[in-house]
Parts: sequence; C-alpha cells; structure tokens
Amino acid sequence: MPPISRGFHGRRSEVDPARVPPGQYVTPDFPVLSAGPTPRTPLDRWSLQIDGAVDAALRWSWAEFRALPTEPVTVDIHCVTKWSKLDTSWSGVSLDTLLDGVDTEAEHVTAWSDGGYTTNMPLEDLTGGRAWVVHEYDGQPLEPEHGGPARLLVPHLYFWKSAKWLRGLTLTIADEPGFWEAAGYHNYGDPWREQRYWND
Ligand SMILES: Nc1nc2c(c(=O)[nH]1)N[C@H]1C(S)=C(S)[C@@H](COP(=O)(O)O)O[C@H]1N2
Ligand SMILES: [Mo]
Repeated sequence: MPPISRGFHGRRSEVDPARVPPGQYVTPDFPVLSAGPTPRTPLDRWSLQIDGAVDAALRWSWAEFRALPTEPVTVDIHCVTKWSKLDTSWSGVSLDTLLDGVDTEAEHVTAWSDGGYTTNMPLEDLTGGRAWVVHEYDGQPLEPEHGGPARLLVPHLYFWKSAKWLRGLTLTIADEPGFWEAAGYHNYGDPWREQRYWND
C-alpha cells in the first residue's frame, strides 16, 4: 500500500497565510464576475469624469487620460465570493494624480460605470497611494471582460469596489450605497475584517 500523503508537493505553490484574509482561498485563476453584459464603448466616445461636490468637474478623453503619468501596481485582490489572487500586476493612473488640485467638502465617492454599475466608498480610501484607474493587466491592454478599457482598482477593499468600465467618480456629501451595497453587501468591505454583508 502506498503511504498516505501528508501534504501537497505538486502543483500547489506555497502561499504565505499572512497574505490571505479570513475565509478566503487563493486561486491562480482570474474569474470574471459581472452583474450584466460587458459594455463596449469605443475609445473615441470614452471619457473619465470627476464630478459632484466640486467647483468645476474634471474630464479626460482617452487620449488625455493616456497622457497622464502611469505607474505599475502589483497587489493582492480579494473577492467577496471568497477567491483571492496574489501578486496581480496592473498599470494605471494613481487617484492621487487624478484628484490633485480637486477642492471638495465631500467625504464620499460613488464610482460609476458604463452599464450602470455603481459602488461607494470614502473619498479618503482613494488617496494615499491606495487606488488607481488601471488600463493594463499583465502588460496587456485590459480585456473588456475584466473592465477594459479602464477600471478602478482599490485592492484594500473587497474587489466589488473596483468598478469595471469606469467612467466617473461622483464626490458626494452624503454616503450613497452603490449597486451591491444597496443589495446587502457591506457598506465598507474590508476583507481583513471580513466585512462581507450588512451585519458583518
Ligand atoms: N461595472 C462593474 N464593475 C464590477 C462588477 C460588475 O458587475 N460591474 N463586479 C464587481 C465584482 S463583484 C468583482 S469580484 C470584480 C470582478 O472583476 P473581474 O471580473 O475582473 O474578476 O469586479 C467588480 N466590478
Ligand atoms: Mo465580487
């Protein structure tokens, strides 16, 4: 009889458990999770907007957006459906760059997308090198299924906050629950505190 295997010595690579939030498992896959069909807005009709409680709204065409300074970002992402993916690499524009010079009383943001998806978060969470609008994944243009041409990336919150097909950020005085937040997902969504649903 062969000895009983006491561990995996094959394909499973070692994962530092300190990098995996409670209740999550690590996958090498990159699942697609979309609440509706994939929108396909031509780049010549695409723009990114910062509006709401600001003196003057900001708007970038695709060409203007692509002329902004970009940075590479390698981060772990955590989906509320319990998969985590480590060391995902992206390229994009820091929200610190986009929000530079924006003067506002707002403390909240609603990110909105082609197709009608919205998600809310504190404005503070988009600052301090913690959020990007990314247009590349793994050195390639971001695929439509994963949010191309550009998506929000806020990796310290559950991945539903990282709005795909991002078109705008509306700064708001009052906190306004987005698509999943209004449907019972946690308003903030910190994976390390396992804030999945309303009462977590
Ligand atoms: N516009 C839009 N953004 C979205 C979603 C969506 O349905 N529409 N799903 C969210 C959820 S629940 C997750 S887990 C991630 C999934 O991103 P992926 O499909 O690239 O893995 O996108 C988030 N952003
Ligand atoms: Mo998700």
